[in-house]
Amino acid sequence: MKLLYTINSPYARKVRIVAAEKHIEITLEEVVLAAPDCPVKLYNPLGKVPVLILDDGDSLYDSRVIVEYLDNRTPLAHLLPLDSSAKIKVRRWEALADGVCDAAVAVMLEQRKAESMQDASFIARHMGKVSRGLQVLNDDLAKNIETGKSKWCVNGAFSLADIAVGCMLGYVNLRFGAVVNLVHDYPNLAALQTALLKRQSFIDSLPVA
Ligand SMILES: N[C@@H](CCC(=O)N[C@@H](CS)C(=O)NCC(=O)O)C(=O)O
Repeated sequence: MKLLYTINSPYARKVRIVAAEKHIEITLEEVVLAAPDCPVKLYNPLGKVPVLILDDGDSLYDSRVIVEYLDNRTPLAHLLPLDSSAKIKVRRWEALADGVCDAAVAVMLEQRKAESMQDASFIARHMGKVSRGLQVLNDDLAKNIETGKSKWCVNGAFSLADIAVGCMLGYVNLRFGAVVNLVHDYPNLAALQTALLKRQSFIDSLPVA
């Protein structure tokens, strides 16, 4: 199996971490999306990473499909709970974390335009999604701490929810570290990030400034 990825994609990082946590070997192929010969479009008509190319040549996308596929490949350390109500909770945390990434990516792309071409109301609307998402995730973690359910996002166990939130935090820190102060404004998320950064899978996949 081969994963097409870019080094700072939070969605691809989620997949890399799931594979590492599950001890599944995949070949990593870093791509440059803007390159004319970038292979991603051959495997995903949307032209987005991550894409997992299976040994029979078939391809899987997007990250949510790939992580479920990897999680089901081995019963070792399920990251998506088998119980359906716990699984839905994990998926909701993932949806919100991925949604914050979507908004952060949109802002980053807008800010790469020449200043005269940038739409301030677009940036404000998407930064609103980022800050509301961070606030809700931080508040939901507080509920876990109050009820003694440990530091992890869902039911006191490490899961895909923690991985998705951790990848989102890494991306927000990379792009907006100068304006988003996690420790001050979202202390529960900062504590989760500290716990996650003790795991080798997170250390090995850190975004590169
Ligand atoms: N929902 C998708 C999002 C993937 C995505 O947006 N990837 C970005 C990189 S961070 C990308 O490939 N962008 C290229 C493009 O949109 O053309 C997933 O979870 O895989």
